[in-house]
Amino acid sequence: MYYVFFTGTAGSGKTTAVKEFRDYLLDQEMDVAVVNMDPAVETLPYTPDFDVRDYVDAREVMERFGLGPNSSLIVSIDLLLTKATDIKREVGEIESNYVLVDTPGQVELFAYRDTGRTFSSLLVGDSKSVNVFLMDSFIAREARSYVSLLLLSSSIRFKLGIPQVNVLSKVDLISDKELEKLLAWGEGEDLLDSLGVVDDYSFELVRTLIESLEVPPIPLSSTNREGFDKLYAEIQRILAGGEDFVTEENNSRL
Ligand SMILES: Nc1nc2c(ncn2[C@@H]2O[C@H](COP(=O)(O)OP(=O)(O)OP(=O)(O)O)[C@@H](O)[C@H]2O)c(=O)[nH]1
Ligand SMILES: [Mg+2]
Repeated sequence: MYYVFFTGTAGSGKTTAVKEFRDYLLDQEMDVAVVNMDPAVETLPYTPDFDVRDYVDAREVMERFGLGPNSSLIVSIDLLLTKATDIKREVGEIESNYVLVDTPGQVELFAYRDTGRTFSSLLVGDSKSVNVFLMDSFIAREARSYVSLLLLSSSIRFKLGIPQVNVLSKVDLISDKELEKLLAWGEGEDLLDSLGVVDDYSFELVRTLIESLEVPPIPLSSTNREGFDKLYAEIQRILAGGEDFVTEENNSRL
């Protein structure tokens, strides 16, 4: 059983990608289930096999604790953890090979807080997992935004501690020329030049970031399934390769 998380900033296309990637896997007669981890979403384009909204209602949390929409979501996920036993039992009933997990747009859950990691570990148990991080290509067209998204991606990669694939989402919305530029940046080319004048700190930061890129971000469109074959191949490569959560053994090498 493999868990594939879809994370990314608000509106980066996670829910749409989960729906389309599920349909893509189903078309290839694969066994796939979907988990909705967003307690605040109102409508979904798919029917989830497990839905956190069955356990917590973000709107009710907002009213009960007098919170705003963002903090109510954070508190909702905290509350979910108090129901860990029931959740583990229900998720345990899913028997599909692939479980796609749609996550909320409040990425701080995965980048800074422990709850994102704790909750994802709860779901995954002993199975293997991979995180697909969506970089909205419409935003990433600007060099500084591209770098910021890579930094956010690194934060999540570090915090979650599971293998990660970066994708450039919604590439159908950008021009061929813009895509070409984004692909070059992904290969570490021209990014520093595109940033223009930067201070020494930023220069070193970007250089290190480029060096640490394992695989260039994969261009993806949920509108025409561009990049789906590539994404699937990369997920397979990672899952079959045996990379997974940081274990006691490899942690001691850090
Ligand atoms: N053109 C185009 N639009 C897309 C694509 N993927 C998503 N969208 C649109 O982008 C908007 C946001 O998509 P969602 O899938 O809801 O994004 P999300 O990341 O789940 O959003 P939150 O859960 O609110 O953070 C919707 O209007 C989608 O139709 C894509 O590949 N191409
Ligand atoms: Mg969504």
